[in-house]
Amino acid sequence: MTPEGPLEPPSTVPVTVLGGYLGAGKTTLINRILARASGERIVVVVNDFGAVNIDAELIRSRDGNTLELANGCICCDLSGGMPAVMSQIAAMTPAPQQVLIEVSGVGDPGPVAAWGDHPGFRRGGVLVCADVETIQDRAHGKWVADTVMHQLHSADLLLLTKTDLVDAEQTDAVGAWLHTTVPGIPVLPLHGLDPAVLLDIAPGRPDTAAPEHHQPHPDHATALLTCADLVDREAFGARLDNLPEAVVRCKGVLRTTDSPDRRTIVHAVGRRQSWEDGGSWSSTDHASRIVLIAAPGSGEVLADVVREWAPTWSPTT
Ligand SMILES: Nc1nc2c(ncn2[C@@H]2O[C@H](COP(=O)(O)OP(=O)(O)O)[C@@H](O)[C@H]2O)c(=O)[nH]1
Ligand SMILES: [Mg+2]
Ligand SMILES: [Zn+2]
Repeated sequence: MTPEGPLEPPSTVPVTVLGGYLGAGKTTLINRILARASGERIVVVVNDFGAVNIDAELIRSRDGNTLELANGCICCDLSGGMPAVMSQIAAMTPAPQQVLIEVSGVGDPGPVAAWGDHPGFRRGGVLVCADVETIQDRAHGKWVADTVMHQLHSADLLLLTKTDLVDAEQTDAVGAWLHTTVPGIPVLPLHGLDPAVLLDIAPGRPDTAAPEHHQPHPDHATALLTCADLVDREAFGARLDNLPEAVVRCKGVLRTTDSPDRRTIVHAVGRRQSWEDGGSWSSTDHASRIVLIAAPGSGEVLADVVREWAPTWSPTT
């Protein structure tokens, strides 16, 4: 018998959903949240599409609480691996204080919010990242306009990313464009925002979480390539520069000639590349691995690239 009286009802764990098109800055935001969360127990669920899940490797989770959902799209395949993932999280002791789901860059974050209705959980906010450099082109582009517009409409809060890469006028212009394009949804620049605030957003859009809201999205072609040789930075940078426009995204972990003992992380989003040190290798397999993602209907373009890059880079499954 305890003197405290009746037990408190068990509290529920908020499920916050993070969406936004390929390369919008979702994983970067998760890493910022994890870096700031001192001692808070946050479980991250990452959903890359296809059999490719490089993102899980890019998340810097100190306690290893990152779960991968690599087979299938979390928004399309509502019965796929997700029930097992939610049960796994529910069984964790001590219980997490927050679940953060990164939806794949082609996925619709709206319906994913409904996982917050799972027993023991509650819905958090749906946050959608909008890359100020590319969002308008994508939303007007021939390939992914519907996917991007649907993602924006699903948000409880829109976060402007990469405002450091453009001038204040462009940030303002994108903000104004969003206000008219998806009216009623608050828009905030991510820079300077305390990430803790983002985990405390009340869900406001029950409509977008309904299964009817889900819009099937076109398939993006992907290629996972590995390279056993050391990679020369300049030569690889030039390869990325020469990619056809339909290859919308590249990300990977490289073993470079100048830093073979450490991982080098490379990203390309549209024409922009970024390179950073990824720390020491964690496994014994130190081969370079990248994923290339092409816009819907561009499978042949991607196949040409794969042929062109062989035999230095070879496709794996
Ligand atoms: N300059 C700048 N780069 C960013 C920002 N957010 C993300 N990036 C870069 O954009 C690329 C894609 O980011 P990532 O978080 O992997 O996007 P995701 O595909 O949405 O998960 C990486 O090279 C990031 O370093 C930002 O606010 N400013
Ligand atoms: Mg990511
Ligand atoms: Zn989907």
